[in-house]
Parts: sequence; C-alpha cells; structure tokens
Amino acid sequence: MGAAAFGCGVMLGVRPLFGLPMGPDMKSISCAAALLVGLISAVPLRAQTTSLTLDPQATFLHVSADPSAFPAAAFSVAALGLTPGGWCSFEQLGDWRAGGGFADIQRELAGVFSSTAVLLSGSATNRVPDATPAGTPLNTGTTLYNAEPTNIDADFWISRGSNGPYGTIVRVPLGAQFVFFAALDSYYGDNFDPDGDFKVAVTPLPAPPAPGTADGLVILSGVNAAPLTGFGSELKSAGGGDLLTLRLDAPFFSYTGGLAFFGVQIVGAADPFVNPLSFPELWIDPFAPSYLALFPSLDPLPSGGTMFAATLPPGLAGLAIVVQGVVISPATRNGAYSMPDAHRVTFL
Ligand SMILES: [Ca+2]
Ligand SMILES: [Ca+2]
Ligand SMILES: [Ca+2]
Repeated sequence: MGAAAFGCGVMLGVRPLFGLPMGPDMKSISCAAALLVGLISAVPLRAQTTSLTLDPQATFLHVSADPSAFPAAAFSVAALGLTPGGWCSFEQLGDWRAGGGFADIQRELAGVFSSTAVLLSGSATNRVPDATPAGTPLNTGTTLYNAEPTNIDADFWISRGSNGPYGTIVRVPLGAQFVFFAALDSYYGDNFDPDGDFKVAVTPLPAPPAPGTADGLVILSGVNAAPLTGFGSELKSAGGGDLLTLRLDAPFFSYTGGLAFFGVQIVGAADPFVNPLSFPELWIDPFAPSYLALFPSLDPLPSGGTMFAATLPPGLAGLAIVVQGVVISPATRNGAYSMPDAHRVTFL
C-alpha cells in the first residue's frame, strides 16, 4: 500500500474498505505495539484510517496458566478520531500465528470499548470493568489450561477467521473513551507474528443515511455487480434491464436461525427516509400495502443469509425502494432484535 513514510511509520496509501474503494487522501499509521495513547494523540487523525500494530500475545480476555500473555493496550478513542455516538469501521490487516505448530494465517480479532483505560489482571474473568457494549456480540470459549470461561458481554467481532469477514462497522457507544483489541485464542503465551503485519485499521465514518442497530445484521445491495455493504453502499440507482441483487446477512453467524423478515418498501423517488413505526432503526413498514416481502416473515435466517435477485422491468422511474430486514434473537446487543442500515435504490 503505501507511498511516503514518515515519522513513526506513518504511511500514506489507498486501501479498499470491504470491497469499496476509499479516497486517495487516507493516511494510515503503523507504529509499534509500544505506541502509547499519548503518542498517537500527537498525530492528526480525524477522518483518516489509523493502522495500529497489534501483538497477538496481548489480550483483554481472562487467561489461566498463561504467564507469557500480555495485557492489551488501551487506545484512546479520541486519538483515533472517533466520537462516542459516531460511527467507525475496524478491519484486521495481516495475520498472526497461534503457536509453534501453526502457520502465520490467523485472522481472528475482537475489540471492546471502555469508559476508562483500566484493564484488570489476567486472573479476573471480566478484565474490562468499565466496558461499554457495542458491535456484534461474540462468545469466547474456555482457556486451554483449566478450561476456565472467558466470555464477557461487551466485546465485539472484528475479524472471524480465514473466510472472513475481516472487518465490521460499529457505532461507538456513548461514554466510550478507550478501546482494547485481542487476537482470539485460548492460550496467548505462544502467539507471535513473524512478519509483523498483524494490525487493526480504524476508520471514522459518517453516520449512515438510515442507521440500524450496528450489531451484526447487514444489508448488501448491488446493481449489475456483486452486492456490497458498508460506507458508500447505501444509496444506488437502477433502470429497466439492470440486475438488482439484495441480500440480508449476519456475516459473523451470530444470528443464524433467528426469526427474520426481509423486504422492500416502495416509495416515491423524492421521499425521504422515515421511521414508520416506533423503532428508531426501522425504515420500512412490513404491514403497509407498499411493502413487498423478499423473505417469508419470521422464518429462521439461514446460514449465509438470504438473497434476492431480479432483472428490473422498464417503467419504474419516479419510484424507489427502501431495503431492510430484521432478525429477532436474544443474542442481539439489545437482547431482542437487530436491524441493519437501510439501503435505497432509486429507479431511473
Ligand atoms: Ca503475520
Ligand atoms: Ca496460542
Ligand atoms: Ca463475548
């Protein structure tokens, strides 16, 4: 990636975000794991991608009989250009090695926000006592030795293995001032990264046009192209003869089997996004005559999500569709439901 490098490994470069090209003015900062909060706050970061080098031996999870595990560093939310209540993406770059018998291919990463930089010792089950929940929940397993539980409620998926996804979009929780990162493993003392490429890229983002709950359910849309989610993918236009592809997915598999619905609301091309019901993240009304179901209401969400594709007929100019879905599951961040951002396709 990079062109010019300066200072503490600061590099200029262009990098895709979930398949979407980003602007040429992004900066990424690649400093050693020893980079401390005060040091990164000295670098202008707003609206830029910051790449933090991570140590796969470091964790915020409980450890047992693992004396070589390191405490995870606390990174300042403000120094990363993030704002509580605002939006950002996290993406794992590179890979790490889970021990001597493993290759340098691991792509598992989690994060957790906190209102303080306090990280308790590895003997505590919940080492982040001031954690502020956000993102897609994940269930971590037990320690390799003594099989002690490690799961905490507040942490979130960033990267989930060799098949991805390798990144996520999160709404920074109110009160969050720090964020910790951890490779996901049951024993940390033997982890290492021989080529030093294990990093997390953090990018502040504007709020989506029609935000959802930001905890793991996503809409993907595409016009004559593979459907995409994430920043810049929410608004599209399409005409007669175009192939429209719409998908609802829970890419971290957190809600597979949850009862879901997925559909489109037909609106006027100039109509704004509205919340028709009493849920602030719901941008469709599945009870309205203008709602068209693409997935049977309250059927279990399949692994891999559900997809709809059709070639558009002519004569739709002046109309648009709002695309959204819902999954009902106790595994969601609010314990009841997850809603993705809504997408909108305007017909030409
Ligand atoms: Ca590596
Ligand atoms: Ca290991
Ligand atoms: Ca957890």
